[in-house]
Amino acid sequence: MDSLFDREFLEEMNIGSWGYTEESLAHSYNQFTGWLASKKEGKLQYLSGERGEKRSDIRMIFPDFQSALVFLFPYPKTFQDNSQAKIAHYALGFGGEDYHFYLKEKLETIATYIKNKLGAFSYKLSLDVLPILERDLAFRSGLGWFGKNSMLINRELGSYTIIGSVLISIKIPGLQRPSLDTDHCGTCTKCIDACPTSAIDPENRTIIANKCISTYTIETFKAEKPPPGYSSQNLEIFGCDICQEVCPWNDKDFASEVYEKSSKLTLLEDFFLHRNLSEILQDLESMSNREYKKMFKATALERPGRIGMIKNLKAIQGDQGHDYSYCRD
Ligand code: B12
Ligand code: SF4
Ligand code: SF4
Repeated sequence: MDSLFDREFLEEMNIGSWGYTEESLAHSYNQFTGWLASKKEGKLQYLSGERGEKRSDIRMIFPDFQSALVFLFPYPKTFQDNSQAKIAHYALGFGGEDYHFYLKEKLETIATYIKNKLGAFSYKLSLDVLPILERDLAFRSGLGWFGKNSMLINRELGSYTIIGSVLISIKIPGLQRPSLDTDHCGTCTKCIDACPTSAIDPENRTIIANKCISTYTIETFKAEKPPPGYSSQNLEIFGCDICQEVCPWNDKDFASEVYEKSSKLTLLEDFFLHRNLSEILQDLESMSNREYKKMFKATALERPGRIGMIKNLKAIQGDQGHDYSYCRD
């Protein structure tokens, strides 16, 4: 059914590509349990146990599941000076707004749009936080393949995309079973060679979470040493895009014109990207945790909090995380 979305609507919603599946079972659940069995989740304990089991079948969290519409939302490669602190593109890319808010609104609008076309159904939105293997969901909707860096790569859009889905209680008439993409990495090893902390397990196309700079800078909330291999030359103070920057499938930039500059983006740029590290640290150290939360509310940088960000900046300065004096409420 080509006419489910018209072109204007796709553009208005910033949808780069979309796919459809009626399969509730993850194709790669075995890869996921193998990953857990070899303890590669590290400190990301929320991925294991009961929440881990639920990742096998979407019906365990949405019993009425009959189909899913899966969307890839591309974000721009934001320009960053290589001599200064770096923030992952996704955190700046949606106008500086946390995509969990920005794209949730888009997904709600999309769900209403489909309801207007198809009539009543119940639905659930999936955007990062539900216990669903979302890359697998995108894969089985025909949207791409798993790169060696474990990213879901789309032939047109590359991997700078966020995956968001509408899980639906009916099947959509006229939509076909998608053809699944095959591997297009070939003999390339650029991401593996570029990862400073050897966090990529190329054989299983997964990440060793505790070695990943992204885990360290986003998911580690207290003073802690960076993973071995991390050096002050990396300059990543929030997230990490190194294994995507080198990927040939990301050579093009699709989304540079899409998102408007907002006050949140200006705040992030002015505070973190246009000043030297000591100035940023000084400001962070002189504010309270609450003040930090208020200042960076609804941006991605709210998550690590003030202590997490001080740790990230100190790691770049070569401080190995032994100084806990900045840990105050
Ligand atoms: C936990 C998590 C992290 C962790 C662990 C990442 C990881 N690779 O496991 C950390 C904090 C490190 C992280 C980092 C990032 N993340 Co993250 N993260 C998640 C989250 C919440 C769960 C991922 C998970 O289950 N990991 C466990 C591993 C085992 O599963 P997997 O990553 O899906 O890997 C699959 C493939 O390896 C596959 N596989 C491998 N070989 C084969 C072969 C075949 C034939 C098949 C079928 C499958 C297969 O099997 C695995 C299981 O499905 C998802 C959202 C979600 N609910 O899915 C977002 C998600 C994966 N993250 C996302 C993003 C954007 C990032 C970052 C780019 C952010 C940044 N700039 O710092 C980095 C990328 C780092 C990287 N190279 O992966 C996006 C990825 C979008 C995309 N196009 O792929 C997601 C999907 C969020 C979203 N809704 O868009 N993340
Ligand atoms: S995100 Fe960074 S640290 Fe993590 S696997 Fe990719 S290059 Fe390595
Ligand atoms: S850098 Fe090369 S190996 Fe890595 S994901 Fe991209 S194409 Fe695949």
